Amino acid sequence: MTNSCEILVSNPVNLDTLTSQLATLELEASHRILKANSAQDLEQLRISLLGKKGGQLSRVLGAMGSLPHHQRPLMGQRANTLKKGLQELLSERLQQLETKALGERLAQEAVDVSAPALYTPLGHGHPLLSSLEEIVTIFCGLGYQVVDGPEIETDHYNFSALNIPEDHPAREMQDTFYLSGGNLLRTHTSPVQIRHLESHAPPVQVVAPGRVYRRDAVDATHSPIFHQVEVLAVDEGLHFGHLRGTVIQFLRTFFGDLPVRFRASYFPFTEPSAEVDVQWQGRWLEVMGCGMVDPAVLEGLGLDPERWSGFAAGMGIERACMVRHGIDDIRRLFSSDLRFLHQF
Ligand code: 2NL
Repeated sequence: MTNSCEILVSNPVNLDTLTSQLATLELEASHRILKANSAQDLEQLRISLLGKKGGQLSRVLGAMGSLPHHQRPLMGQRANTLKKGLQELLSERLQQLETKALGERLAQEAVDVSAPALYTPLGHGHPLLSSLEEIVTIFCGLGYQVVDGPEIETDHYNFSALNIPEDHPAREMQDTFYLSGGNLLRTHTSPVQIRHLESHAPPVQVVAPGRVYRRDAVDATHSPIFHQVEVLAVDEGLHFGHLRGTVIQFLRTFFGDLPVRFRASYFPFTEPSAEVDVQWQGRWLEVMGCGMVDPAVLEGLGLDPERWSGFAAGMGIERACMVRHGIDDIRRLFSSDLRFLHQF
């Protein structure tokens, strides 16, 4: 810091010279205080102006000793007034600088809440897989265990073990993909449950999701590859009421509280059998098939139908997903069109 405002105290002094020195000090000190640009500058300035030892005001006051006694109180008063004035000016300027610094910091740290967000796209599940997972999760909540098995099956597990006779139309070449060597692509996930029953004694509660194959031409409601979930329970004393309660509980959870109806139907592997519809916007939509496991199926597995009974149900996931989301064409689920898929 320069001493540009240092005041030479002349000797001998009188009231007039001291008064004019105080005035000069006031003028120059005020000017420098207002020009100070940091708290440190201000502190140095305070020391050089008001410091007890060597401060400029102290030096003026020191010279007061040369004044006649009666003039000292007046001079002392003036010096004190100046001291107070400078102290006030220093603290005002300090506050100004602090306010300015705070403003600058706030401006620097400000968050523009209206700024556009960075594009961070989040992926999500395919609606078909989401439906499959939801269905499986609902049955898990009901105590079912997830099982899976091969997609390439034998005639035995896919048909014979399910009481599907040799001459049943489902076995026809035009309905099933047969592989060289006599195997076939499974047409439902029932063989997974047959395999499970071979190695697990009842009571059994299983859910078998998976990909299945049928020789269908592609149209709005058919695809040669699609997905199915089947459920199977085998225990003592199971009856149609258990089946009905399980199906209704599932449908309520998956579709919401829609009207449900059971229609008598036929499957070779269940007796009695039913197809289940839910009502949506005045229309009945078929969503699953079910029934009590045919005694012939249990017998084929070495289970006494007089002791054990079972119920089973199966549904196409594409169909369930389409009903659930109001999708009108199965091909949309396989098209990988993101404009479509992003809606779910
Ligand atoms: C449908 C109907 C159904 C079954 C599947 C089944 C499995 C075993 C024994 C007896 Cl191991 N039944 N499964 C029963 C009734 C219907 O599916 O519409 N599926 C898409």
